[in-house]
Amino acid sequence: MTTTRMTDELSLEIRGAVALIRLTRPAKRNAINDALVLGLRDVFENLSPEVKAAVIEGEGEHFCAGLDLSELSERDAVGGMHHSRMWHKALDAVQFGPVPVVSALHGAVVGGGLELASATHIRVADESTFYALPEGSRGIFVGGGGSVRVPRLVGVARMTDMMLTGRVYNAQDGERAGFAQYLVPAGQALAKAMELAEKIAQNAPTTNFALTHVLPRIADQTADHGLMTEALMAAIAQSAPEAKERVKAFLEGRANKVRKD
Ligand code: 1HE
Repeated sequence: MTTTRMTDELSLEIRGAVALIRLTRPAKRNAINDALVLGLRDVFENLSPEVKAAVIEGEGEHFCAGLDLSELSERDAVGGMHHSRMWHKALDAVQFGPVPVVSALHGAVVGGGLELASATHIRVADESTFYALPEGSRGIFVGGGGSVRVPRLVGVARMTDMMLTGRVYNAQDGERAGFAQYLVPAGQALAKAMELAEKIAQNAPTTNFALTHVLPRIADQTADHGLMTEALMAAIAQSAPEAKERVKAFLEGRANKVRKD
């Protein structure tokens, strides 16, 4: 286990083929200041090739309290747009970076923290997790991609309700609504996220690319264009030597069968 990079805002630890990125501002509930958002972008743009999957977690009692409100000072409209676009670039680097990303959630997953979690590919929440978009009550709007990504997880109606009324979803209701795909006992989100990331790291790279870069684009396309993109991706995946070897291994009885838990 090596911690390869550490700033005041985050750390990067390489555990085999998995990069563990930790938000390290627990005294500020991991509120995301400019240095942290730029740090996230930097980490995901510069992951070394041996890394095949990543996990994001937050140090302390909460995953992330969202935008660091102390930096929301005297920005004018143009400054605000550039700030939002900075978040978009950073969270695009998470979603469309080199590897699938699993977030390990606990405590507050609110505002920009929910926007960050929404940019990851799999969310694992423990029972202490709660989700909210307090931007509504602060008189502001989401700016880190939340209006695009959150409705894709839980629908426009839920996001509208959260922002208009300040509604908070607890861990159980949040999992049912679609914020998280896994719900685990308190304190176990990181272990489960690491377990999933280690499994993901063993997939064929083409499969991981198809799921992280191509599937979300297909979901945004018309059905006709989506089917065409699917056919192209399917042909590329099937023609890769690794796919041929994996299929051969199954046919020769050397690969796992699908089993229910
Ligand atoms: C912060 C922030 C923050 C905490 N910016 N400093 N997000 C919010 O509106 C959520 C605001 N935070 C909270 O509702 C609560 O802090 C929590 C539910 C997350 C945690 O509660 P708790 O009781 O554990 O901690 P605390 O005592 O409220 O906070 C500890 C310290 O962190 C305290 O500072 P201190 O100097 O008094 O110790 C808090 O002020 C500080 N802190 N959250 C700055 N967010 C790209 S656009 C995205 C737009 C948004 O994300 S808006 C939503 C912002």
